[in-house]
Amino acid sequence: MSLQPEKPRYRPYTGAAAGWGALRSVAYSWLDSKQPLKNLRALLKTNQNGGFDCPGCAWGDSPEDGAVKFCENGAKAVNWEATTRRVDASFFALYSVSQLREQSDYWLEYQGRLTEPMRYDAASDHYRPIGWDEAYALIAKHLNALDNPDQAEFYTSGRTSNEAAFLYQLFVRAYGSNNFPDCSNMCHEASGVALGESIGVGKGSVTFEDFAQADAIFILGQNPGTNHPRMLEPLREAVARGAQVVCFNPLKERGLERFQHPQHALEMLANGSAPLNTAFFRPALGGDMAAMRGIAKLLLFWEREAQSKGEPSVFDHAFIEQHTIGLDSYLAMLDATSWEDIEQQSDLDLVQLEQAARIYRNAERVIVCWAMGITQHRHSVATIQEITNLQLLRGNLGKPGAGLCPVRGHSNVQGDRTMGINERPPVALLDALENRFAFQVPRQSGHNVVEAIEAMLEGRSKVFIGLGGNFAQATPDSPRVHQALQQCALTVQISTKLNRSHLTAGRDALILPCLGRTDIDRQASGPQAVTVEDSFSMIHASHGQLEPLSPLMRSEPAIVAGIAKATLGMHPLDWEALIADYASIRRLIADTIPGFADFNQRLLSPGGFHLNNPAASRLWNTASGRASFMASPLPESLLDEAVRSTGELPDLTLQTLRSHDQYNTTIYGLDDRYRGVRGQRRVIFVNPVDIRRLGFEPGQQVDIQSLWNDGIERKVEGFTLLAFDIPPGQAAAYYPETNPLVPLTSVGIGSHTPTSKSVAIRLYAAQENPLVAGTLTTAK
Ligand SMILES: Nc1nc2c(c(=O)[nH]1)N[C@H]1C(S)=C(S)[C@@H](COP(=O)(O)OP(=O)(O)OC[C@H]3O[C@@H](n4cnc5c(=O)[nH]c(N)nc54)[C@H](O)[C@@H]3O)O[C@H]1N2
Ligand SMILES: Nc1nc2c(c(=O)[nH]1)N[C@H]1C(S)=C(S)[C@@H](COP(=O)(O)OP(=O)(O)OC[C@H]3O[C@@H](n4cnc5c(=O)[nH]c(N)nc54)[C@H](O)[C@@H]3O)O[C@H]1N2
Ligand SMILES: [Mo]
Repeated sequence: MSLQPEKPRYRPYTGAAAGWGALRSVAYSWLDSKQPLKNLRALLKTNQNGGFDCPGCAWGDSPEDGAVKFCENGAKAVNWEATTRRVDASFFALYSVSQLREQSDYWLEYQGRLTEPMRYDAASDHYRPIGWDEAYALIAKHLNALDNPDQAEFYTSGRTSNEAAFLYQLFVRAYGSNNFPDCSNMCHEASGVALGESIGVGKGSVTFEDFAQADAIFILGQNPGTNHPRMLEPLREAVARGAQVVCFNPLKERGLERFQHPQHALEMLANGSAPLNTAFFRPALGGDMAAMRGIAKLLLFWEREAQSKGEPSVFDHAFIEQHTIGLDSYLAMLDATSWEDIEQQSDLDLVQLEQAARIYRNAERVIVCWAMGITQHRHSVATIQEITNLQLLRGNLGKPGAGLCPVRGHSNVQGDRTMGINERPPVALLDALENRFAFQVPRQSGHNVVEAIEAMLEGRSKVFIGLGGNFAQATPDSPRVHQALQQCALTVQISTKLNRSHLTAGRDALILPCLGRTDIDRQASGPQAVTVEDSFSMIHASHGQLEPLSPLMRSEPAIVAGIAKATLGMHPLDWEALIADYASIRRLIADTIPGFADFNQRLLSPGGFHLNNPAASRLWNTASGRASFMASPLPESLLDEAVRSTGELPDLTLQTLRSHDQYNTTIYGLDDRYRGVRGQRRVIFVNPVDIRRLGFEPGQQVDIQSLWNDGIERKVEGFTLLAFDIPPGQAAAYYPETNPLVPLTSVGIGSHTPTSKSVAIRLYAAQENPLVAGTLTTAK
């Protein structure tokens, strides 16, 4: 296969989502894993009782066994992890770090699984093997040499199990810090903040069963065909039984249009497919708050009309009276927002907004789902609160078939937060830890992702530990993040696969190879299960199925315990004793985390158990004890103040998004099937009218520059212009290649999430046309 980019081929895709294309792609990823038969057996265990939790997305399943519960992209995630290719000592002896840095992200991860602990040797610029105990001792030496514990950063990515996350936060707090930059800071942070204020719990309120009962499902800023393919089935069923599925997305994503079920033989053979939506609206980037406000304003108009005519109410007054506060100021805000602003900011006209509002009003039970198209803007918190306001007006919360559904990303990102991976921990959590473990827990807030990068850049933080993920590539302003990591005294990456974070090493650096979801995790008491929490707050066990590639790989809980013991000795407990049997970690979780009483016993029920969500039972953990209407004005302009202050107008607003062949910074291939792109990732989707307006030709090479007011030049080079069905004024390109354009200080108000879905950009004719890094061929 070719790991090198080619001249991009582009032809609009007209097939349905999933279907034959998905089967072909799964078959390919199977064969490429080098152990197709073993992986097939393992895959059939995906998301089944006694099997493992899919390392793909956080979508939940029905608890019953039986049906095949993996999708194309889940299969890719499994085959990617469960490969026999290995990155071992001989690999690192062959390539220097500088040579590896020349390679693409795709090439790096493709080389296989990390199989032994390695330490960076600056003199030779190679990684060299190191023993586990020596590695732990080195980390302890660095951590214990710091002037204060807040000079270290402890990153978590959302595949980490509950058991590993719980031990990690306990270790870091016993060490003395709350510095927990976390992938959720770049992901659903705004959902947590907004919902926490509005309804008292920062999680979604619906479960899998609610989708079968909803009259309408609104999907905002999400591309489930690629990122949550198992969601297509409930959507298809919803449309089939006559429910409304309403999409708000500037891109007509294929996976929101038609679905061909790869597990329905007849449908596949007849090449039939089913529709996935009943209405589609294409707002401006960041225009959803205005769109939701428009719908709410129409509901208010109809409510007043109904009152004057003595007709039944549009609002759910009983719910509003019993359960909410703040209605009056919210209605005043609706009156104060002009239709002109709503139309201009949403880029939708009154006719479209009325169509959406009628669907909304005619449905008794509405679920609203959203993902990164909503959470990665400057005013994301206010947008999610506007979604919530709308749902409160009609009591669409805490009843079957209705509610709020932030669709999470990483398979355990929600669980990691529940376990206390939180730089601003709730006081109740700290109290519980203090009582249970008898040590003084740090009370000051720690660093989120952006603050961690700033602290490393300024030399205030000197040690970086990453429990999974790819900090160097996932974060904004890549060149500065690379510099931040390289300035550290020590960087430690606990990882399954090689990525750029290993190549932006601190002066001292370690790679610690860990087991993944698919691997059998054997400890003194036998094979261990770990647990995860999905988007619907279901907690269930995951049992690895495949023999690990090397005895030198260790589990995440074991690695965390090893670091903790070397750094803190027996304070506050015997770390290593916990590793013999993870049930003993779960007993500690049961003692300290609300909702986990009898954890080990409840785990035995098929499908696991549901963590109670008070908002789903109309209990509100807010200061007032009620759900709050939150009245914020629309943003003054969708162009950030910082950009406006430069006086330069951007050519376009860019959103950075995922292709069909990637998992975040993990690139599985160079195609984006549903958007019709093959063989390349350095492309930018632009409306043909804009391409001409800006004086370019489709297919031409451009450099992209972003606008910000701090004088730093942010630029990426050699992108091919693709004429695409995208609203005028907008552009889209893949992340992580475009992360150098996202300014570190452009973050969401209240969420600090990088605004990676609205970057003001200018385009220039390319100086040259480098077909991206990559001169080495595949190793071995
Ligand atoms: N296969 C696969 N699965 C994944 C991932 C992956 O990379 N690959 N990543 C996982 C993770 S961590 C996450 S967080 C999720 C991400 O899941 P998504 O949020 O679906 O991911 P993105 O590719 O960022 O897609 C954003 C979508 O929002 C739309 N959008 C962008 N801006 C706006 C806007 O302002 N308004 C509206 N209405 N729409 C907008 C875009 O057109 C696009 O369809 O997926 C998870 N699952
Ligand atoms: N511009 C832009 N930037 C973004 C986004 C965007 O839409 N646009 N999305 C943001 C979002 S939503 C997220 S969640 C972040 C993702 O940020 P991260 O979670 O940091 O990134 P990933 O790419 O998921 O991490 C991939 C690496 O994780 C390691 N890994 C995989 N499985 C395991 C495991 O089981 N255990 C351990 N220890 N390591 C493992 C592998 O070494 C792999 O190379 O990126 C964010 N960055
Ligand atoms: Mo995410």
